[in-house]
Amino acid sequence: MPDVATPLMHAAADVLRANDRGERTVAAPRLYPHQWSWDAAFVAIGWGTVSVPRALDELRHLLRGQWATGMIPQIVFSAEPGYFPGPDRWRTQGLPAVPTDVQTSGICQPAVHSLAVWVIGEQARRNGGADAEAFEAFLDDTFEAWFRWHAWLDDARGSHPSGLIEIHHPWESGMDNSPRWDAACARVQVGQMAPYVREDTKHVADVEQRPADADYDRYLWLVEQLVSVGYEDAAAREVIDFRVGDVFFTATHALSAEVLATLGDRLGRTAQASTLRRMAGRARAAVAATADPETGHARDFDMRAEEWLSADTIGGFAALICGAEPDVYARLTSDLLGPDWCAHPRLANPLPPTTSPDSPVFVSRNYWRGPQWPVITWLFTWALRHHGQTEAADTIAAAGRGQLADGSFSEYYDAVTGAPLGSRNQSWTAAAALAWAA
Ligand code: 9YW
Repeated sequence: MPDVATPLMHAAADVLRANDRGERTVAAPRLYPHQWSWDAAFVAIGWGTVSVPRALDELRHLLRGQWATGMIPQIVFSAEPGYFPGPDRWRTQGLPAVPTDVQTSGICQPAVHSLAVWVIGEQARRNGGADAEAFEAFLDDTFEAWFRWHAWLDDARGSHPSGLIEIHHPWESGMDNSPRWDAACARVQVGQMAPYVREDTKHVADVEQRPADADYDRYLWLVEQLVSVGYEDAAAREVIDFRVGDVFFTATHALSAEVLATLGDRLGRTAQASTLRRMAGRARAAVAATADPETGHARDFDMRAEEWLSADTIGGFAALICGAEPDVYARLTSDLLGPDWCAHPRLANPLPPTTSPDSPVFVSRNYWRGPQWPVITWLFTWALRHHGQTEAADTIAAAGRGQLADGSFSEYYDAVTGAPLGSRNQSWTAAAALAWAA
């Protein structure tokens, strides 16, 4: 931590310590007692401000779950109870690509990991000494694993002519019940499957803050479809009812592949670096090509129905993550800060809501259908700064820190009332507080 750490930073570091299970951090103390993929990346960034070696352990632990295909799974399970669906529902164990010493789910999440490696590397360089050495050794050991992750995305999930990375489950987007997926989910025909009992609604009493039961039926049915083909990539593309080009996922892949390429060059792995740059370029072009002709905002693409998905959500700003032509980037930045989004008069805090408050499906307190998620806010501020929009990044970061001053480190916040929602002491929210202060 910096020499002048604030009380908020101390409190955030305490959250990570309380959620620490040695080499991994639970995503939330009770609601999510395992290691989630994109949470682990953000959490590692948070750890990096406290202890670089601990940050590297977090990523190493996540990589224990990497499949032989290169996929980094959405969840690396622990033995802690309290979460559904667990390993018995995913049924990945024993499949040829799946590691034998840890249990994992069978899908993935947005590819923010190489971004985390980059950010931690910058922290390690600033610290110098043992931290810098530990980072260099880590990078040398794990570069190949991150490379294989992006190569798998490019190959197994990037084969559609649009160049978009396709997802096979709303959970893969990380934005589970976002209106982005309403139309595609409506086309999922739920078939016969074993009954189940949700655990999440036992931890979050107000069901209005969580996805609906009908959403969960679809989520579980899609798992059945993947199980039916043994999670084999080509077959999954054929059988899955939910096959969507995810513009936000594509943007994270582009950004991460780009920064990994820079690290690759430093390691002297120039051939892999240029492969990564090619992948990043293709993904960035795919994101640019989704722009709605009227609004200029990015759109997802339903590969089953062959239709654009034009929900008015934070996904529309995907190009701010991966970069775009300067005029496009500047316009999107001003839209994000403008009266339809961050400066919308209904918002309690001038921060990006997950769905436009003017959208008919906006719900200020329901999960990905309106609330503000501090970790997503942090990602935008990092990307805006990276792509040269420093003033916008500073403005949003100041409001983001202000939102966290309540000290609850909540999973998400009601966009209209500002009330903290979901889990308290959520690891990636604490990580965002630390990352802003670093
Ligand atoms: C679930 C852990 C995860 C996040 C997801 C978020 C939620 C619920 O919690 O998923 O059961 O996986 O939507 O982005 O990684 O914090």
